Amino acid sequence: MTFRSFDLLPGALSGALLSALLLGLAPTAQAQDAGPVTPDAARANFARPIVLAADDVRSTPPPPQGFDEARPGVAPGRVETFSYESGVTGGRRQALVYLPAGYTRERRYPVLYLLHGIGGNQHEWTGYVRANAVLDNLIADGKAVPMIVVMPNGRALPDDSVPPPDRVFTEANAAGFAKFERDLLDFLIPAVEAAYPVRADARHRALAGLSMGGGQALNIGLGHPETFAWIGGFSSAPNTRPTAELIPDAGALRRDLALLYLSCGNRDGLISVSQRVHRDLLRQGVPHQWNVDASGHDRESWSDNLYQFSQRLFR
Ligand code: FER
Repeated sequence: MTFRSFDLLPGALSGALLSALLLGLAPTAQAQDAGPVTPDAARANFARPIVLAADDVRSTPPPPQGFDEARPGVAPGRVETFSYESGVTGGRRQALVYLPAGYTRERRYPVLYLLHGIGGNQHEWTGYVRANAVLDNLIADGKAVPMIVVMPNGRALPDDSVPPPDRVFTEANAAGFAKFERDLLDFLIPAVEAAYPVRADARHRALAGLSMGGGQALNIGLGHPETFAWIGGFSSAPNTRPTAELIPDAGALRRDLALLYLSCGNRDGLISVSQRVHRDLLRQGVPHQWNVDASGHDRESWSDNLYQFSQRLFR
């Protein structure tokens, strides 16, 4: 299920508790991807039947034991708080920034923008998925290019705190994730590029996310190949736009993207969202990597797919 408790959120409901809460709700008709965001619709979406096609299989080697745990002898990167002024929310917003081991202002780094899920915030990737351990290990082994990773709060609202459990699957919360597009493009990216020694072109900018953040990464990234050449959608949620809007210019994607990576677990009720995108991309001849792992809607899938995706970046 979709709920995670973070180090900074001791009061958050456990995944099991929240699943029970959602499953207890009265059943409704099958929700549409673009339908209203309600707890009932979310429950129905997570309960969609999973129908696997012949090509819905793993396309990556499984990660080695311990890949997402701090390893003795590996120099850790530094995770710091970055704040920026946003014309979307009308206030200061905070993001976490991962600086790789050996970080120096004498070099210029590529940047990965990494987006969280509907019940998370900027701490989800480090606190729940252990993204920093995954990257520390890959960079130490020379399997990933040293990069800066920016983990924003993707809920672009004046109050962007994690809502209480009964207000996670609401139109108001989901609206913040849609508003984030302008926050990212017009305010966060320029602020990051002014503050850090980064390479500020599409070939050195990646955008990826999990679930609600996967939908955001696909929505924003596929609409802006001039800004992001590397795009990853992990277990993307029903906020993923319908195809005609999601792929406005297949020719531009074919020409400009360096990598489009789609993944989902074969036990995740939201897999039909990613299957639909995969098949539409095939139909339109847009190259992409499709990776179906054996996970559900959970951190195992996200740490594994971050491990796969980040190795392929900026080469
Ligand atoms: C939904 C089911 C799940 C939905 C969003 C999600 C917008 C997001 C889940 C997550 O981010 O983990 O129906 O509607």
